[in-house]
Amino acid sequence: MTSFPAGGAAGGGENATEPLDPLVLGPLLIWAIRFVDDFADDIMAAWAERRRMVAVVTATKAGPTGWAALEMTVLEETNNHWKTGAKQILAVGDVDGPLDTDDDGEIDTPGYPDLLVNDGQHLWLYYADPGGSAYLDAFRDPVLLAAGDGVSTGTNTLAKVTMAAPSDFNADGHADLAVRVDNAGSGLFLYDAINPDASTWPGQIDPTHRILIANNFGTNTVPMLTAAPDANNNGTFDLWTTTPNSGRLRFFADFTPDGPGAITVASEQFANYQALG
Ligand SMILES: [Ca+2]
Ligand SMILES: [Ca+2]
Ligand SMILES: [Ca+2]
Ligand SMILES: [Ca+2]
Repeated sequence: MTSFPAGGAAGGGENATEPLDPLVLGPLLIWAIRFVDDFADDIMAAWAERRRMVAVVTATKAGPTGWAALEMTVLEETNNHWKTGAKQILAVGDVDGPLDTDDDGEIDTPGYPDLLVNDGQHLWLYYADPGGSAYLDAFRDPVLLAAGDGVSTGTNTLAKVTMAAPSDFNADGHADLAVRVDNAGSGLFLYDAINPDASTWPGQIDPTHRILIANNFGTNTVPMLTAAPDANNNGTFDLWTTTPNSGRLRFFADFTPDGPGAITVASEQFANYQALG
């Protein structure tokens, strides 16, 4: 090809615009034809799929079905420590963050809340994925925080404890853990160091970092308990508890190392509940 049709310069007999070089025009035509002949089906299908997805999103409101679909899982099956059942799974707060890496008082690495899984014999810490995936081992593998009776007292095992999330009870910037032993007469204990990476910390939950914060939290007085963790939003952690042989739900406000503050009746409608959380 050595000549091109005349362009817009009427009567001049010459192209007003310099024609494209055949070395450019040839590949340009080839790819233009490929988009029509080879890619058009995919492009049209992708456009139809986009319109379908937008329509679904527009027509679908959030609800229990959608929330249930966001199932937390693991990439490696060996990291699934709840597959044979779990005594308790607890959103404990952010154990490894947020971080002020240069110690200037400003947070540099935002926090992502983590999960504890008690399978009855082991207590595992699963780190949230900062990337936002539902894979609990995407960021790092779960870490064993305790085994056997490491969180309990005496000869009790992890199968006989109830955990609650008190947030940062001792205000040191790290999430803490409240534990009640599931027998009559147990106290309520607080573990003030559960981050296995903390510089002052040996790696597992340790009775030397446990304090008694309230008496009479055994199953005979408090069948079930859970933490909000700060339902009245004043910076100190609170607990909700059931009462034996009644539908009474009590609210224990504002725990300090000396125990709870005001105790109030929140409801009489909690008979026959199997779990609080
Ligand atoms: Ca900083
Ligand atoms: Ca975290
Ligand atoms: Ca703390
Ligand atoms: Ca409170």
